[in-house]
Amino acid sequence: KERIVTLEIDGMTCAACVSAVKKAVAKLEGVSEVSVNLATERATVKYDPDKLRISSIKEAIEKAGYRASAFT
Ligand code: 9UX
Repeated sequence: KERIVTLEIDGMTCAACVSAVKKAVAKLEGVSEVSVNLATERATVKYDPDKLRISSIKEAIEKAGYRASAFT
């Protein structure tokens, strides 16, 4: 099972921020693909909804030091 969610991220200002967000999300169980765009301030995540909730993706990004909200 796979779903794609886009999250709006606040607080990314440089390329290292992008890496930090990517890394934080990629390590979550159930995530198969992450792309982060600095210009649009968005992350697109492909994940298995049986293994992971969107709120957990949000939490991981916020734990890394950024604000995140999912488009629904
Ligand atoms: Mo760049 Mo981002 O120096 O938290 S890593 S601003």
